[in-house]
Amino acid sequence: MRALDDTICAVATPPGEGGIAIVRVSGPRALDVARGLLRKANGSELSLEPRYATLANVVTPGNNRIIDEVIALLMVAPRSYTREDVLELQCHGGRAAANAVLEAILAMGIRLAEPGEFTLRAFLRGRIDLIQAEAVADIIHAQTADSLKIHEGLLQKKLSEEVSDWQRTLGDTLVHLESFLDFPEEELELQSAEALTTPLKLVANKMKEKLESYSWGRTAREGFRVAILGLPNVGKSSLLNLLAEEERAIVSPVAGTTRDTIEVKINALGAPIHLVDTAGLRASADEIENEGVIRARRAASEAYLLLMVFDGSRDLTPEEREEARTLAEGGSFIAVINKSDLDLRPSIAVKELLGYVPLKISAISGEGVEELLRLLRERAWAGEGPTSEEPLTRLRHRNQVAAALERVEQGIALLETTEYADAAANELQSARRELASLLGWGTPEEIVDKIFEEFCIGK
Ligand SMILES: Nc1nc2c(ncn2[C@@H]2O[C@H](COP(=O)(O)OP(=O)(O)OP(=O)(O)O)[C@@H](O)[C@H]2O)c(=O)[nH]1
Ligand SMILES: [Mg+2]
Repeated sequence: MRALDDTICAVATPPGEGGIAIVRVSGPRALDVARGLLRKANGSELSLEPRYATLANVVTPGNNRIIDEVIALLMVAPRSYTREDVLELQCHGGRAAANAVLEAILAMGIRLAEPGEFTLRAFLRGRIDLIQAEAVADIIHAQTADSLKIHEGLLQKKLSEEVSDWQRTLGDTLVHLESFLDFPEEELELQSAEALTTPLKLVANKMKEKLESYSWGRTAREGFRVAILGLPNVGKSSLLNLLAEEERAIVSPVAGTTRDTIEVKINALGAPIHLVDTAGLRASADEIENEGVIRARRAASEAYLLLMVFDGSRDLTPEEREEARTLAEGGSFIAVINKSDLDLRPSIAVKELLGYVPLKISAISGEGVEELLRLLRERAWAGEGPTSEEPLTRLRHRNQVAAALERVEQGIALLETTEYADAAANELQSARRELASLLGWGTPEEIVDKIFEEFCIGK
C-alpha cells in the first residue's frame, strides 16, 4: 500500500472564480505548516485552537510578506477526515490566492496530493469502507437528486450495514459447522439441514433483491446513455455543448471535426442523461475519422436512445436518408432538425423518412431546447423509473454480491445433501471473503487504485 507517513496538500475547490477556495493539508507536518505560514494581523505568531475558525494571514516565511488573508481550521488526529492532523485554509476565491498559498506549502517540502488521496487515507486508516469512499466520489459527480440521495445513503453505510448483516449470518452458520468439524470427538450434533439453511436462504433472497436493483441504480448513477448521431457538420457538438452548458466539444465549420466520442452527464429536468457526442457519419479517406465513425456506431449500439440530428439549412442527402433509416431500425430515437435559425428545408423530408414531424431546434439560439430536454426526460423515464430506494449503483458492487450469492447457493446445496459440511463451510467462507472485498477489506490493490483514480485532486 502507499506511503501514509508523509504530509500531502492540494487545492480542494475546483479551478475558476468563486467566493472562496480551500487549500487542504493532511499528515504529521500539518501543524508545522500552520506554525510556519500563519500569522496574526500584527505579524505575531498564532496558535490554532482545534476545530475553531481563526482569521489569519498566510505569509512567506522569512520576510513575512502577506500572501492571503484566510480562515484557518485545524482538525487534530484522529478526529479528522483522514484521521491525521488536517489543516484547511479558506483563501479568497479564484486561482491566484489558493495557488500562491499552495506554493508556499509546497516550498516547505510538503507533497502535492494525488487525486482522491485524502479519501484514500480515510479508507486505509479504516475511517470509512470502500463503499463509502466510492460514495464520496459519486456524490461529487452526482447530477440529479436521485443520484445524490442514493449515494448519501451509501455514505451513511446503508449498504455497508446490510452487507455486514449478511456476513454475520454466514458467520453464525460457519461457527456451528466448524465446531462440528473441528471437534468430532465431542460428538456435537450437526443441526438439521433445514435449521442450517433457513437463515442462509434468507440472505440469498436479500442478495437477489439487491442484484435486481442494479439496473435502476446504474441508471441513477451513470444516466441514460443518449448518443448524438448525424452527418458531419449538422451541429452535434454544438448541441452537446448547449445541453452540457459548457464548451466540452470542439465546434467548427469543418466537416469531420469530432473524432473521439465525448461524454458528459446532464440533468434533463431531473432525469440523469449521459450524452455521447460522436463523429459525423460518413465514409472518409482519413484513417482517424474512420475510427471515429466506428466509435460512433459503437456508441449508437450501446445507447439507450439515439438523438438524430439533421441540418435545417440544407436538403437531406441520399446517404443521410440511408443512415437515418438504418439508425431508426436499430433502436429507439428522437430526431431533431438543428439550425432552425436558418432556413428549415428538410423538415418535410424527415417527416416522410421517419414518419413523424421532428422537433426544430437551434444550438445557436437555444430555440426548442427546453422541449428537447422534456422529450429526453419523458423517453428516459418511460424505460425505467426508480425501482428501489437503495439500489446497487456500481458494477463492482453487483459483481461482488453476485459472486457471494453463488457461493451461498452452493453452500446451501451442499448442506441439503448433508455429508458435505466441510465443503459447505468452504463455500460460506468464500462468500464472506467476497463480501469483505465489497467493503474494501482484502480488496486487490489495483482495484482500489482504479477507484481512487476517478477522484478529483483535493478530495
Ligand atoms: N446557424 C447555426 N449554425 C449552427 C447551429 N449549430 C451548429 N452550427 C454551426 O455548424 C457548424 C458545425 O457545428 P458542429 O457542432 O461542429 O457540428 P458537428 O455535427 O459536431 O460536426 P462534426 O463534428 O464535424 O461531425 C459550426 O460552424 C456551428 O457553429 C445552429 O443551430 N445554427
Ligand atoms: Mg462534432
